[in-house]
Amino acid sequence: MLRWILFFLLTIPAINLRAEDGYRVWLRFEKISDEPLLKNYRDAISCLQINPVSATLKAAREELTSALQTLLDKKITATTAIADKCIIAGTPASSGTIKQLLAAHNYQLGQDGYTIQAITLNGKRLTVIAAYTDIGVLYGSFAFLRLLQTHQPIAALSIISVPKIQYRILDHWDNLNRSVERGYAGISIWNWHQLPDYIDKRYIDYARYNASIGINGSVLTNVNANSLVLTKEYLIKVKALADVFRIYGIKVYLTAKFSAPIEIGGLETADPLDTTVQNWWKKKCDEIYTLIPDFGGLLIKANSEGQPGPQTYGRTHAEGANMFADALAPHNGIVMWRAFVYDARVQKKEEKFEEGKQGEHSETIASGDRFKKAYNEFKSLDGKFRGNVLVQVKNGPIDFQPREPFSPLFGAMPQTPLMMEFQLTQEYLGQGTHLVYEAPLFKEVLDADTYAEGKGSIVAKVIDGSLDHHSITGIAGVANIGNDIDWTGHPFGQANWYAFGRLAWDYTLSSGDIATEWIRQTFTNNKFFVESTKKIMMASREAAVDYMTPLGLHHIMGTSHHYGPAPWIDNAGRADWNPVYYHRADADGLGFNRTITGSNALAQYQPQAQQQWSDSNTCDEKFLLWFHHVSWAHTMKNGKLFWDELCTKYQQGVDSARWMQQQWNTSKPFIDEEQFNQVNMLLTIQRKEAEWWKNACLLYFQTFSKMPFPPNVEKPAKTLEYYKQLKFIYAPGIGGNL
Ligand code: GCV
Repeated sequence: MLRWILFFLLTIPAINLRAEDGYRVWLRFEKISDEPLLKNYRDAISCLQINPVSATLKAAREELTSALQTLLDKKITATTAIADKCIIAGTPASSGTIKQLLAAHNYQLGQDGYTIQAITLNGKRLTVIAAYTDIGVLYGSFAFLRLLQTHQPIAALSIISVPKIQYRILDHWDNLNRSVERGYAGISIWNWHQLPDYIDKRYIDYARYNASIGINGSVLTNVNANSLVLTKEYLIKVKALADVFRIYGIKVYLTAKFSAPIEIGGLETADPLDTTVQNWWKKKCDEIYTLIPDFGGLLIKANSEGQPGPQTYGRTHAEGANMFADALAPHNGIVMWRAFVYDARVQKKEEKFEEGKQGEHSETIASGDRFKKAYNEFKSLDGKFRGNVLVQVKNGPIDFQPREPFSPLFGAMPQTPLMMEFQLTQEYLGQGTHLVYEAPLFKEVLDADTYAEGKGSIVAKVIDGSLDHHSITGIAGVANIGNDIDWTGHPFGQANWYAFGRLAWDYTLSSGDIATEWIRQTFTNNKFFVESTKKIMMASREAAVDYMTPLGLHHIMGTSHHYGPAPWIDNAGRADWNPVYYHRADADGLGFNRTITGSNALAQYQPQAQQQWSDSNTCDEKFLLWFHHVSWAHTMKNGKLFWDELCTKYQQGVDSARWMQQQWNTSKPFIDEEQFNQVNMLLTIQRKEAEWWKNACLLYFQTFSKMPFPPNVEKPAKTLEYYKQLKFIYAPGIGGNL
C-alpha cells in the first residue's frame, strides 16, 4: 500500500511537470526521438573541450553540456585534451587548436560571426565551433544545438555565419509600473521593485533565448518614456540587468524622455541648444557609463503622440538627436531617434497621448495626410545627424498595420543610417489571441525595392548599410514578451520573436525555413506535424489581412485599444486617429487617394516604385486602397466588381481562419495535449473574431456601396448596430505610464 502511495506521490507531479508550458521556448533540448539519428549523433559526439576563460565561454560550455546531455541522453565529458569525437569550441585566445585553425583559413567572421567545421585532426574526428570573440562562440554553440534539435546531419559541417546587421535589438514598451503598452502577455518581466537585489531566473533565460537567435540589445523601457528610469535609484537596477545580460552579449539601452532635465534635473528648459541642458545630458551619460561601462545608448521618441522633443523649443530632430549623440559619443553609445512622427502640434497642450480627447487641430490635420508626415519632417535632415545616430523608421508609413507599403523614408535618406522598426507584439494583428506568423510581413518589407539607386535597392540593403555604405546598422522589434509562463501569451507569438532574431541575423533566410526550424525545436520533428503547422503559419498573415483589412484597407480598428473592427469611428481626438480618415468610404467608393489627384503621398517614392501603385488599373491589388479611392463598380484584374472582390476577400479570410483550426486539429496526436488545447481554444477565438471583422466591416461598407453580398459570401449573423455598440473598456495593452 505504502508503495502505491509513494508511486502516486512521485508520478503525479512528474506527469504534470512533463506538460509543456512553453517556458523553455525553442530551447527545449528533449532527447532525440529518431533512434538511428540518435545513434549517429552519439557516435559523433563524446566529449567537449572548451576553456571557460570568460563568463561568456562558461555560458557556452554550460549550454552545450546540459543540452547535449539531454538531447543525446548521454554524459558528455569535459576534457582539456583533444580526444576523438570532441566538440572543440573557443576563440584564438582560449584555444591553441582554434588559433591554428583560424590562422590557416581566412574566415571573415567579424565581431559576432562564427564557423562550425567538422574536421579530422591527427586522426581525430572533431567538430569545431570557432569565433574571434567569446560571443561568437556562444552564437556558434547555439547554432550547433539548433542543428541537432532540428535533426540535421553533422558529419560534414562547414558553416560560416556572420550577421548582416550590427544592432539587433528588442524594444520593450514596458513601463516602470510593469504595465506594458501594447503588451498581451501579462505584465513586464522587469520587476523594478525587487531589483537590484533579486535576480529573477527569467532574466537569465531571457538573455539565453535572445542570444540563441543573435539578438544583442534590449531597450528596457517604453518609448513613451518616464524620466525616473534615469535617476540613480533606477540606474542601479538597470545595472543589475546589464550584469546578467552582458554574459549573453546583450547590451541594455534605455528610452530618454526629452524633458528629463526639467523633470529630474531641476532645469527650467530642455532646449537642446542650451549648454546647461547639453551638460546635464553629458553628466547623465557619464553617470550611466560609470555604472554600466558597456551601456548601449538611448532610444528617443520625440514630438510624437504627446512626447516632448526639440520642436517644443523650435529646434529640429537633428539638433535634438545630436545633443544626445554628443553626450554618448565619448562612451561609444548610440542614439536611436524615432521617425514615428505625424505632426506634434496637436499634442502641445496635452500632458500625454490620449486618443479620444478632442484635439485642437483636428481640422488642420484632416486636410493633410499622416502618411506623408515622417518623410516631410525627416527627409530634409538627411546628412545632419552625427555619426552615432540611427534614425529608427517603422516598416510602413502609418503604424504597423497588417499590410503597409514600405515607408518612403527607406531609400530617401542616403546619408543617414536608417534602422528598421518592426512590431512583434500584435497590436494590429489580433493582439494576444490570433495566430499570425509575422516573418512573411517582415520579409515583404525587407525585400521591397525602393529603387533609390536603381533596381535592386531593396529595403534590406538600406538597413544593412550596403546601399549607402554605412558602418553602423540596426534593426529593432517591439517585443511581445511579458511574464506569462510562455513569455508571449500565445504559444505562436514565440515564433515572431524567433523569426525576428533570425532575420535580424540574416534577412535572406526564408519565412518557411524559419518556421520549420522553430516548429521542430518548439514542438516536435514529426514530419506530418512540421508540414501541417508550417502551412498554418505561412497562411496566417494573409488570412489576417483578408479578414481585417483586405486590398489595402488600413487603420480601421477600435480606437485607443485598437481591438476589433470599428470602421465607423469618426469622433476621435485627432482626425488621423479616425478609421473614416483612412478608408474614406462614400457613395462613390472606398480608399485613400494618394495619387497626384489626391494627397500625392506617392510622390515620396522613387518613380519606379510609384509606378507599381500609381494607376488603379495596374496597381498591385494588395495595396489598392492605400493609394486609390476605388469605385464600388471598379473592375478588378480578375474581372470581378470591386465590391464583390472586397466581400470575397473578407470571406476568404474567415475561411482561412476556419481552415487553420481544422488543420490544427489534425495535429492532436503529435504534441502535448495541454499545448494542443491551448492553441485550439485560441484558434476558436481567432475564427470568431475573423467572422466579427468580416461581418462588421462588410455591413458598414455596404451602407455606402448599397450593393448586395455576392452569393459566395455568408450573410452576417447580426446587425451593424449590434457590432457598433460593442465596447471593450478593459481591453488589454493600453499601458498607462505612471
Ligand atoms: C508606444 C502607436 C501605438 C502606441 C505607441 C506608438 C509608438 O501609436 O498605438 O501605443 O506608443 O505607436 O510607436 O510610439
